[in-house]
Amino acid sequence: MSRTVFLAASAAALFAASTVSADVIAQWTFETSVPVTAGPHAAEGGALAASSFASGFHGDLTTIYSNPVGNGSAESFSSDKWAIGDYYQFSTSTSNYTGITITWDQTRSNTGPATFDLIASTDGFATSTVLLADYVVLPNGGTGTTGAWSSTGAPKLEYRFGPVAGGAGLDSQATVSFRMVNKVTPGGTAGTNRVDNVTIEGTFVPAPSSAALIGLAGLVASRRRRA
Ligand SMILES: [Ca+2]
Ligand SMILES: [Ca+2]
Repeated sequence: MSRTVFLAASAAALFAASTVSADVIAQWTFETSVPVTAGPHAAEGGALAASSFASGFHGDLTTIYSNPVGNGSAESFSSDKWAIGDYYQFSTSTSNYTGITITWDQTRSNTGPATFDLIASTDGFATSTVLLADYVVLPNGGTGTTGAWSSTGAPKLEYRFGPVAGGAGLDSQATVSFRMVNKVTPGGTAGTNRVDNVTIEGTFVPAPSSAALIGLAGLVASRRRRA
């Protein structure tokens, strides 16, 4: 095999390997941020964690943000005083990633809001897409669950949503934001809703310019050997 062919084959193998499985772009466990404010809270993990942040938005500015026990961990991101339209937001870059998905755990107190939409935007919500409409959040430890969220043991999967596919419009964008938006008036202002283990994933694809440079480097190396 000539060197040129070998390098081309290597580049193809590299590309194939990089497209086999999804990578974590950003993940919030809240174990480091331990929220006591609306945010922004940095992502605890993921390839683009440095450009990723979580926030809460409530119309009632006396909303209390807190960090009760997570789903199989010590911390989560919680808030009270929910009104229709209030939301949690998770933003990241998806530069050089395709096939964007989001997965998360969510629960509520008995009087916390139970119905949400998952929406996404790449332009600060000037325009947005509904990815999951009117999804139902189970009460923590209530009917239909295997028990309440706990700091020990594996996450209880009945509280897990996703992976929800974002669609091609979210591929390789400077900023992608997801919101979990409350759709209902809760049983009371003391009612809480919380999230944990929020994970945005995608498949890394080298930019076309990078792939072209790999090919060019191979060609140059081949010609230098012949010279
Ligand atoms: Ca956690
Ligand atoms: Ca805590």
